[in-house]
Amino acid sequence: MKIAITHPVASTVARWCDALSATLEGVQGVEVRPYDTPGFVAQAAVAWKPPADFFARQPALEALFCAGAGVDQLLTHPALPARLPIYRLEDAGMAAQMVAYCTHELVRVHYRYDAYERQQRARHWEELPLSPLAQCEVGVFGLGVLGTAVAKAVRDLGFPVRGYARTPRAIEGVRSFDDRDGLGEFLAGCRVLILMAPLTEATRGLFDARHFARLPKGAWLINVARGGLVVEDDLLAALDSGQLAGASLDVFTHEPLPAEHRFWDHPKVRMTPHISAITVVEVSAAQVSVKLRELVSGRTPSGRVDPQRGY
Ligand code: OXD
Repeated sequence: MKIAITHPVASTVARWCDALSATLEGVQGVEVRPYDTPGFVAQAAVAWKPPADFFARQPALEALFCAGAGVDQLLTHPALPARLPIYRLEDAGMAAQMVAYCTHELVRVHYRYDAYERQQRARHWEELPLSPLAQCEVGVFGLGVLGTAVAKAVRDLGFPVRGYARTPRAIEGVRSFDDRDGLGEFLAGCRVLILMAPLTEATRGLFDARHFARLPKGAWLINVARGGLVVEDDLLAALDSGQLAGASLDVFTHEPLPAEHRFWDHPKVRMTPHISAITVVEVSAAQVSVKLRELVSGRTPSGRVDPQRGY
């Protein structure tokens, strides 16, 4: 089997080639190459943000593996063949990173460590009031593999947790909301709202002025999903008016975030450059190789994307 790799970073292409070749050692006829290797026509590919010519250069693909968590960048490729099966990564080392990122931000917010940092800079010694954990309900919007891991970790820190998914989910200790309850009812109880859902037609621009107004006044937003879920101007207005106390943002509508964007120096925004779950190539390659072996032996790997749903 021939496997093509595409990724905007050349050193990452090389890492995928090495890691997949190593994990598929022993499988007959395996060749893993950059997608644009002259004369190289592959049956499977691993892709992240494939360039415009990718599918024309690889016309014989039977399976496509996403080299990151979100598949929106594959589904919106204008030349994606309609029936090409796409497989997403399932955790592959990203859940632990998401858990670390979200719980770090949550703990900072709840325990007021930002304020203590400001106090240190001002050489000011004062113990600040602490509200009971029971009053800080955390909402996780999106309960896939990563969202579920975050919801459980937040629960285990002692916070009350509610989760929202399209369809009902049963996670011990997590109050479940779904489309039947309505988003407004879910948002009304979120002191901290963590966005963990994929970018789809249903979620694009969902978090706008109307929905920010449904959150309790002074709520905090953590977005580790996609910038496109949020209407950024409405978020800025909600921060400026005090409806939101602050936001921890890892993802943005336009990345890299343009230098003139107000988020960069907004006093209520904490931001990072889309690092909340970095693909661990070697772990991901091991997972892709298991799925490839399943395909070769006629079995159906897990993690197949439903293009209609968008994830
Ligand atoms: C993502 C990723 O999907 O970086 O955002 O994997």
